[in-house]
Amino acid sequence: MRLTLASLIVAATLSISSMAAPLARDQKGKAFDHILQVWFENQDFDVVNGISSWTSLAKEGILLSNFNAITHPSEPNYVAAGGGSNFGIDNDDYYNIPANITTIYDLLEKKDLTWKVYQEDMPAGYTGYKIGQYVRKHNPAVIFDSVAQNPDRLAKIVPGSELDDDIKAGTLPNWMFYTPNMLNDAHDTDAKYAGNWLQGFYKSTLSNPTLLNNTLILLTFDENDTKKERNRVWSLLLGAIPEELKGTTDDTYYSHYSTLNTVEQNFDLGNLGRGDADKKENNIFDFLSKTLGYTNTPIPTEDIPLNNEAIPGLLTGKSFNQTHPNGGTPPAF
Ligand SMILES: *[C@@H]1O[C@H](CO)[C@@H](O)[C@H](O)[C@H]1NC(C)=O
Ligand SMILES: *[C@@H]1O[C@H](CO)[C@@H](O)[C@H](O)[C@H]1NC(C)=O
Ligand SMILES: *[C@@H]1O[C@H](CO)[C@@H](O)[C@H](O)[C@H]1NC(C)=O
Ligand SMILES: CC(=O)N[C@H]1CO[C@H](CO)[C@@H](O)[C@@H]1O
Repeated sequence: MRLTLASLIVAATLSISSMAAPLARDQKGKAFDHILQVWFENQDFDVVNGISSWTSLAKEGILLSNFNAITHPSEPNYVAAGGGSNFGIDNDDYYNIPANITTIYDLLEKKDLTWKVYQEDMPAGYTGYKIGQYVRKHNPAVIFDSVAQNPDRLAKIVPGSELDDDIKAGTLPNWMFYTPNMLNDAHDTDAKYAGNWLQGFYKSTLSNPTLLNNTLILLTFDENDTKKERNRVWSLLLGAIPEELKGTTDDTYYSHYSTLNTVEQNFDLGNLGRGDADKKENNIFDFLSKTLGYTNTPIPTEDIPLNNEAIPGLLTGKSFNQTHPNGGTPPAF
């Protein structure tokens, strides 16, 4: 590398500014330092919006009335939350996404940002398909071999109970994802059951001032239940939102890629070049657009996609189940 005078001046300026007095908070993001997503399962917007255990929380947050999943069933949506694509996955089988595929975890680590995936009822280090009420298909990280085959990264997928420990210890990661078990997320129950669980989780965990302070919280669902209609899911932003927006509704078109792009813009991460970079699917949470200097794309009602179809890609026909029609033991690592 040839050092020019200009680059030496830039380097000198950078090292002076890094010696400057620390910021009031341990500022990492332009608008927020932490984000926590909590994903529920398979409920239609109108069903959830008719149950008071859900709607009573809306006064604490911004209701997103036009947030959409990307496809069906569960697994491709969780994979999209970590990788910006479903990679052709169109079922809930046992998949391994090749280790050369980039993820949000790569982008975060490149900027020295921390992440953790909290999975209720999952034993630490487990990479299997199902144990108790935990399932691999609802885990946005373990399906990527770049995570599961790397012990340091695998250790960032932790039992759900560690969220309370991290709140108490003040060790909240920058990027957090929480999956309730198959009962509490409504998968094997219903929206009413999950709403009751959420009330308890809100009291015990989400309402903690240390968490709420500077953590953007997104409650959402992996997908809608009625597959011939639009794949709209009930979603609510809580935590680090302006006081005056609490109790309001935002009807901007969003998808699961919006959450990725919001994180990428907030932390200056660049992007994965997939759905997170697709202007038709990647609008960021609108209340942040001014702070982040980002212009969202208006999506007219008639252009809103159904997001119900299987999307082919790299892993079409490549699941363990599809390649081992007679069964056997999937790779455990
Ligand atoms: C990653 O590896 C797979 C095979 O394991 C290959 O098909 C694919 O093209 C590679 N993708 C990239 C982005 O390198
Ligand atoms: C929240 O953040 C503010 C600003 O950094 C700080 O002064 C306050 O003590 C924090 N409160 C809690 C409960 O962490
Ligand atoms: C796919 O394979 C896993 C691991 O063997 C198994 O537990 C699961 O039931 C299979 N799923 C389907 C849809 O056959
Ligand atoms: C837009 C939306 O919520 N999509 C559909 C989800 O399913 C229900 C039916 O139960 C439809 O009413 C919604 O239109």
